[in-house]
Amino acid sequence: MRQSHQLPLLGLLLFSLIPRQLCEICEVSKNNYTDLNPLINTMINSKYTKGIQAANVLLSLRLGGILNQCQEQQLIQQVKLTVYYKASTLTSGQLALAILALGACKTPDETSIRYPNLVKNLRNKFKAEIENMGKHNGNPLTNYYQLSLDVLALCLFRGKFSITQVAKIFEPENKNFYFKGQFSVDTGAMAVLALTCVKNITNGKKKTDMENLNNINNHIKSLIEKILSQKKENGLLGNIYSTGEAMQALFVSSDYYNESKWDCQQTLDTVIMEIHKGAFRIPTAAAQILPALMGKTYLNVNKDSPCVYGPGDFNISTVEPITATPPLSPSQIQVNYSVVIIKETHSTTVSVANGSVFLDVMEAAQKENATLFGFTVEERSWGPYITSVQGLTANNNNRTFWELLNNGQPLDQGVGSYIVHEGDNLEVRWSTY
Ligand code: CBY
Repeated sequence: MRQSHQLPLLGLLLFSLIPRQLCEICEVSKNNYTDLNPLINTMINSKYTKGIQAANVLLSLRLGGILNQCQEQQLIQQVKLTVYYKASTLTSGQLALAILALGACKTPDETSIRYPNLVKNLRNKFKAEIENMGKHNGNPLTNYYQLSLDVLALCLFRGKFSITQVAKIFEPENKNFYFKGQFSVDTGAMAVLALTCVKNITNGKKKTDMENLNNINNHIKSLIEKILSQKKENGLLGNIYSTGEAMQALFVSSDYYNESKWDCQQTLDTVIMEIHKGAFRIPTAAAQILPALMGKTYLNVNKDSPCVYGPGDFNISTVEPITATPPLSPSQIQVNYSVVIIKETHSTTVSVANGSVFLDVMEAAQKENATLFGFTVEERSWGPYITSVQGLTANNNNRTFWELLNNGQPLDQGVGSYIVHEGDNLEVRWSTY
């Protein structure tokens, strides 16, 4: 055989000897992109994408390379308006999300767009989180999901932070990774992404850096184990709403677990089935699942997406987003509702239209008796969040919140999305997490 013929063969041989790509990613194939349409429609056509929700949506659609220029500009505008007019009232994680979303692309000269003032502001908000932990028994102003977003944004957009401090805060046994004794997969996944970014920018030349790297590696390993221990029989990681971010965490850390420990395809199949059942009707829910399905992670933010997209692989129809299934009949249903504060319970039975959500029940009860059933509610990225009942207000400094339950079981949806059924025993319970 002549040498010129041997070369390609040699190349092929060498190629086959290279270990398989470290980063194991399974994703929806281009032929099946129509499976993703319900998510994209929910995000793009939603009239309900309010304020900072737009950051979640922009980040997700940019990572997926789905927006045309006009749609992109509109979302950017919305995020910028929220950031500039509400900067002081934004929580640290909301600002971090905005920075990730606004910076989520590369200009033709290969630099990413950065917002140094926003990053500086984030640094201050992150500091305030840590200070609060010092004053209030280790409880941050918000939570570790947001602290992870903070570190991720600071790390990707060259903000200053102490690696030693990060290695110390994100110790996997820290109580902030748990709610009511249960490991929070959402939180753990976001922390893995943040720690992986920090690991990637740290070179282990100095002794302290070596120590930090060693700690961070151990944290990632342990967090990944905890995420995998929450794998359900159908492949979901935690629940349906944490699975997307858990997949991202697993994508970036495939050298921390054995391939046999996770069947990515099974997880993907279950998620696709849930998309068709309408599990992702909230723009934030759709935004958090999409990147993983397209094989992307938040670490890709300023890596490979161009700032201006041409027509992509998507034909976005202007079909309305899937809305809650309309009631089968306009009939009324009866549900039981209780407010529980330690040993004191106040119950009532209310009648609401078939297809109503938890919040409708609370409103009906409040109308009946404002002293016993009065409450306040706040709009968050996942929809309405109950902040107080009977004047008793949830407080992060002492880890209190109003827990939602049905038949004694905690719900995995908020008051704006859980559709109630005849005979439900709904409860809001004063709890600590
Ligand atoms: N995002 C955040 O700051 C939220 C982080 C998060 C881990 C989040 C889940 C995960 C995510 N992907 O966004 C989170 N929830 C937290 C931190 C909290 C706590 C909030 C207080 C704090 N310290 O910041 C707390 C109190 C433990 C909590 N969640 C309570 C609740 C209940 C809300 C009840 C109410 N008062 O209105 C509820 C309904 C659980 C219950 N049975 O009481 C709840 N959370 C749920 C169901 C959820 C999921 C929402 C799913 C859905 N379809 O609506 C969730 C995705 C989320 C939002 N919580 Co919390 C978790 C899940 O099921 N996978 C950052 C910001 C920038 O957006």
